[in-house]
Amino acid sequence: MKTIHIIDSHTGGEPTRLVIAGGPDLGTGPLAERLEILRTRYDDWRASVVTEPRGSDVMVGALLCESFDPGCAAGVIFFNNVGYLGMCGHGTIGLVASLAYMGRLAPGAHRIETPVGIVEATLNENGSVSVRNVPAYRYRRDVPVDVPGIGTLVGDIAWGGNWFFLVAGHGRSLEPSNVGELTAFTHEIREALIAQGVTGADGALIDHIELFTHSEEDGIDSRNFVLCPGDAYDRSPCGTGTSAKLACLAADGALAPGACWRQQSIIGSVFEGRYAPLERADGVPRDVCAIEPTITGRAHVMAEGRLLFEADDPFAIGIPP
Ligand code: PYC
Repeated sequence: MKTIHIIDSHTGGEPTRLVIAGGPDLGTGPLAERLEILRTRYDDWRASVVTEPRGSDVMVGALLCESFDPGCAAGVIFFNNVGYLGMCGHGTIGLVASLAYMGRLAPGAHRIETPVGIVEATLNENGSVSVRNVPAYRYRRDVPVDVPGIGTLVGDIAWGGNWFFLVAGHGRSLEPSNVGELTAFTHEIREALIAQGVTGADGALIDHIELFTHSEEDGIDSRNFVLCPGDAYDRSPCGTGTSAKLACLAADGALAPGACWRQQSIIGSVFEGRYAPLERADGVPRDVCAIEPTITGRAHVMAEGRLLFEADDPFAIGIPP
């Protein structure tokens, strides 16, 4: 019987399913190349690991790989219920917690290769993990989008390892009791961006929508709601989304380099974010201000086991959408 060895963790409530063994043979090339092989030849494998009945819409998968760069401790490809993620902050924190649980990583800094670049994850003595992410930047400020049935909303487009549309003036209550409305609302925003041809750099699809509100809570700078590509909302404050937010704050001169930004998720979990300015970064347009964000959070391992696939299971590759 086909089996896949997994460790499940959650980071601030957002689950990560780390695949330790049982992934397809993707060769030994750079991670971006291996992601393309996974996408084009083995997409059923992705669905079998994270979608129902073995997974759920909220589950993020992380395929552990040998890195291409010999200076990295590991490589990883992230995926979800509908496709693939460039980087994943909560997933990297979960990956490090799971590798530490297995005795494969000691406290300290470790370079990890992803399809969109190398990040550095530090397992801190208190169990938290700090991820120095790929360079982040705000691509466009105050972009209007006409959302049918809602009206015109204005948001910033920013890269934090994935593409985000960040909206502050949305007039919605960011409370757990409101996630149904928030999911439908942000879904409509994403559809409107696509319909109106609003994209990230080089025509990239903006697949994450992030709503913000000011928080009155002590020590919290902001609360967010993040819609992920497959329409599940992020239970964590979203590592790449917090990186995108830091890029916007830096571009506006609203947060000093090194200062701490405490970003709270819709369910109340918190990431701390800081940034260092970057003079220049590969792949970042010259006319924007690039930053190197670092996100700190905590993951907890939840389960270790094997996914089993009987040869005659009609839902071995998930329940078709
Ligand atoms: O933490 O970067 C993140 C993330 C992306 C999608 C879900 N979580």
